[in-house]
Amino acid sequence: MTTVANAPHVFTCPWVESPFFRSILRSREGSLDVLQRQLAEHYHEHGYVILDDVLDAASCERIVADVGPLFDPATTEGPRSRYRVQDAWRESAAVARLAADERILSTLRFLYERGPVPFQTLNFLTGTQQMAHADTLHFNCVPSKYLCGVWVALEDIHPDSGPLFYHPGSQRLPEFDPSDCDPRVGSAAEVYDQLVRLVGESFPRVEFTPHRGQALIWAANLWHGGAPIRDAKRTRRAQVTHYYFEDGIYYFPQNSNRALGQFELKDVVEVGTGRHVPHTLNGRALRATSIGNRRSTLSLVEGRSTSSDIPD
Ligand SMILES: O=C(O)CCC(=O)C(=O)O
Ligand SMILES: [Fe+2]
Repeated sequence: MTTVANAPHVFTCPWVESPFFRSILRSREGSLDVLQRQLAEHYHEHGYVILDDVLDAASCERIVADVGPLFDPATTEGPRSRYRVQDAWRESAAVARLAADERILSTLRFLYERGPVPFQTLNFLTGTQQMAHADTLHFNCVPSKYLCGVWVALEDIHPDSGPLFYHPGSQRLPEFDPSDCDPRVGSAAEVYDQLVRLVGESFPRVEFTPHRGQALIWAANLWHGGAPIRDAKRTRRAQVTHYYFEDGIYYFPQNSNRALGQFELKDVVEVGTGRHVPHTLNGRALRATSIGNRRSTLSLVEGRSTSSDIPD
């Protein structure tokens, strides 16, 4: 039998998201320095942390120059529009370097204790004015919470440019999963509208107006969005990288049903290396069987079933 290294860490989730975070922290008292402790406590309490000076001015300018020609002024929609470019890392080594920045990666290893996998970059020219959401609605994973975003300012961000906003503490809400909705209460879309309203009413709202080179790391379920643009002439240049962590199942929740074991799996391609990351159940190999409509069911390739060996 293997022994669990940190006894109080009983749930399979990042330790900074555990409901027993305080007792885990106590058990690690001697092994953390002051800054690590502050970082972990802040992430646990508020669902985000800010890192200063992640990127120097020359690297910011390199990214801005590389990405400039990739915006498509002819469209406001889609992966490459007049204000947003998805996966510019395929063309720009500087974009890929930021996604794999060692200071970001080592911070993520500390917070998540699994290998971080950057899987998507987004470069913005202006504000997005996106309504409040948690990224878990767009992509999610099993076990839950092994997902985060990192927002890096490529210029000083002005309050009138439509900055990123977030709702500290909202990461502790249950995740919204459309397939959990009770149709007798309302459609998933109706329930979701109510949730957006409640989150807005119930949590403080903070706007992020960083200096060039500052970064914000936010937890999978932290609600955030883009504030209204008050000055249309202002740019808001930034790079977001989304990260999964090794040993999970990665899927699109809007076409999946966890209770029924049906997933639209996401092909996770690691930024920079192009590696396809396998889906595993905490490291155990899985076989996917297509059931149509882009969905699959999953089974273990070998070994014991998933049934519990906990005595009745
Ligand atoms: O930058 C923004 O306005 C929002 C970005 C966002 O929601 C994301 O990248 O997940
Ligand atoms: Fe988002």
